[in-house]
Amino acid sequence: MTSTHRKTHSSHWGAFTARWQDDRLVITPFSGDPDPSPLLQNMANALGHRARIAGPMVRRGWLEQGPGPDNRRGADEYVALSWPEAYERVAAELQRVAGESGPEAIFGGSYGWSSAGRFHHAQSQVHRFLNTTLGGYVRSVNSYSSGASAVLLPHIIGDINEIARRGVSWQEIAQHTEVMISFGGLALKNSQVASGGLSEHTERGFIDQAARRGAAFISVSPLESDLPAEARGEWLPIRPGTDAALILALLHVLVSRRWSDEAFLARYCVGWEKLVAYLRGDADGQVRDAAWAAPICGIPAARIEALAARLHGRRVMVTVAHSLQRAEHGEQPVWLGLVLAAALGQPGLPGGGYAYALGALGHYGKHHNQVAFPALPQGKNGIDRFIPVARVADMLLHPGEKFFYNGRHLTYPSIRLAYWAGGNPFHHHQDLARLRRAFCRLDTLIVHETAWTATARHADIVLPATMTLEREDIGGAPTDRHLVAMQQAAAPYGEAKDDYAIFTELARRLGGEAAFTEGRGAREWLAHLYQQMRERLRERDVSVPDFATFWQQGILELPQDQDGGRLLRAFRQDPERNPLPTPSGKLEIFSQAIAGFGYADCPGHPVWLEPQQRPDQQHPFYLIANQPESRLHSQLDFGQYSVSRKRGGREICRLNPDDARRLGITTGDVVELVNGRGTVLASAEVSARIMPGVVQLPTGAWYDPVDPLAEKPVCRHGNPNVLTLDIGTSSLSQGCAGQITVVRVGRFAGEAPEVRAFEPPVAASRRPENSGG
Ligand code: PGD
Repeated sequence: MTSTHRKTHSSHWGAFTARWQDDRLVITPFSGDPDPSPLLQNMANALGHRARIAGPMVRRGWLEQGPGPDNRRGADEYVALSWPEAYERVAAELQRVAGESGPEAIFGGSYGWSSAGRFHHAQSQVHRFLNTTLGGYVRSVNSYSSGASAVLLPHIIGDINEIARRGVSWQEIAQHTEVMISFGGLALKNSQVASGGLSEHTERGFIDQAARRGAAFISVSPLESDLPAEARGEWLPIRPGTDAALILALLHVLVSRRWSDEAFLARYCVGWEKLVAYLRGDADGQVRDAAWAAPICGIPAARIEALAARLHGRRVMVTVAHSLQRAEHGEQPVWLGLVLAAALGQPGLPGGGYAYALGALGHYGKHHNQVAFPALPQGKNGIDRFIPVARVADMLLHPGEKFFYNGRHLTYPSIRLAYWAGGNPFHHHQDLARLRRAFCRLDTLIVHETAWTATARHADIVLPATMTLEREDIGGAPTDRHLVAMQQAAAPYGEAKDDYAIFTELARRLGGEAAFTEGRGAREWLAHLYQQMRERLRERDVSVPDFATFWQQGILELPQDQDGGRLLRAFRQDPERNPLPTPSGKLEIFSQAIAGFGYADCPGHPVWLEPQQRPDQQHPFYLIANQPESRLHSQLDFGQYSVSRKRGGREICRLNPDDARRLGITTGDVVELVNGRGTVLASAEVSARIMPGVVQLPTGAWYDPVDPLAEKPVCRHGNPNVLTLDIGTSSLSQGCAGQITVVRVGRFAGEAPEVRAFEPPVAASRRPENSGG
């Protein structure tokens, strides 16, 4: 199917139309998008790319020796299966494991961003399938995006969705904010994506509008590129992971100059006096002033004092990017950003206060649809066990061991089978050699994938999934006023099937088809979910066309509430009648609940804690492993835009000219980044837009180890998660800490090995039965 008609479609990075012109897929951004994302270009060459998975495959070792721990995962050959045989084998294995050990031996967290369509959302499909056919699974909670803040924020201000998504609107900032201080910046590469869909990229325009009005933007980050040019802002370079110390020093200046808004702090906050005692060093004699913070952050004391003076008496918005909490003790800068806004008396004022994670995703700073498009119901999970999502390798390596999480002392379950669809742990997780060892412990790893990612290459059974353009779906997000009919533009690649079709067949074999499908095909589910939304809108006297009309017209505009900033505005107006959803009803500068947990790595008020990963003689550089600008995470890394932003097929690593000169590195050289966990090759780019002592290598280049079985692998493509350390942010939230690590950097000597990330694994033919293999 290669229709020459224009099809409406959507992705996490934008709505668009697709049409075939001869053999070429032409992608045109949605006409209503003021600033379409270049990531759309990644789709043009994706459908037929050789990295796609053409048919069901089984790992030879698993086929020949049966399920069980196996160290060959990641280095084995694959044998093609027919669909009927693949279904039989998967169903039998699920039945075996659930029969022998119960669904609590199955890990179905299946973390990952999957694709934009709300019905075929792979993670929802896995969860629904495991719940309805097997009675449940061990799940994961929170996300790699906001692992620390999602746990912290409810203790101190409110639910992360309310705080980040409804914290403030961009319109309000454009109109009212005088100073925007952004810890971690406001990079447009981050806000160009939003899970579910994003039809209008408005951040650039609003930032431009605010700057033209005279708003001052200050970006505190090791990277200048974290602030868009339109902000015409000021870059304050800071040593990675030290923002907490800087904010403490700013607070110290505010207190010592009597600039802190004591009336606000007394009325709306609890615990300010405890923090002031900490700033003064009452208990330990350590004053946390600008002179103390300067050597920690690499910012002169005078500049810290001048910064505090710029914030005093102005309408200030404080933002803290997700990236700051994706690091050791990541809770601290998130908490301190709120305290800074409170000490300035800003929360609840128009254009002032605390906008946690503004700019980190396209959802934030937007208004909400009056009625959200319904999610696929997940059914009931009969298993109560879970892990914080980034503890997956710990769980597999240490079954039965105890761990702390948000005031609880939990035990890792014994997992024998993991089911993954719509995620790429060999992209998103830290210390990939350790992750491989963890996956090697399983009896069986089953993966649905569109392409041969490293996760697919470690699976025992790989089932080929369609890409969105090969099926029908509905794209939309609660913060996007356009609902998009994702019309099918191409036939499935090879024998690929959509996740729903795969699970329907498996459910049939496991006796759960009726419960899984409720008698609906995919199109009927779309109509059913749409109708639910339509009825909820009708209750609000809003009329939208029926499903058939919507499908034909392709795009539907939905009514929105003007709800940005509502929580804090109401709280400021009347904190007694509109308390915050915290234990005290106020902003918690001191949290009795967190103090009661007794965690040394996250005490009852925010503090500065030295991270264990600090540069030393052996590893003199910080590595920032942040979000890429050329793709979403690892998705479509083989797409033409992503490939065009590499050099020699390798990901680009940026370093400062002073460091480059000292190391004899010039732009275009292949460099190696090395630490105790492995080596990563990348192509160097010398740039004054990164501070000295720091190198930056974004995530998302597909893991491509020279020897997949090596204890300390060498990735020739540039995946920084070979190097990152697999630890939780703290005992409170156990979030992903993959943003920062330390490395040695050098020019790679000799002939650099060719990148092979997008070459499918060796396809082997089946040995005859009883060949003794
Ligand atoms: P994606 O590349 O989006 O990464 O990690 P995540 O696993 O979400 O993976 C989605 C996968 O789903 C892709 O491989 C894609 O091919 C597949 N897929 C897409 N559509 C479908 C479908 O319909 N069916 C099936 N079966 N598969 C599909 C992202 C995670 O990485 C996140 S959210 C963050 S914020 C973290 N960021 C960092 C970081 O800043 N630094 C480090 N070091 N590490 C990180 N990891 C985290």
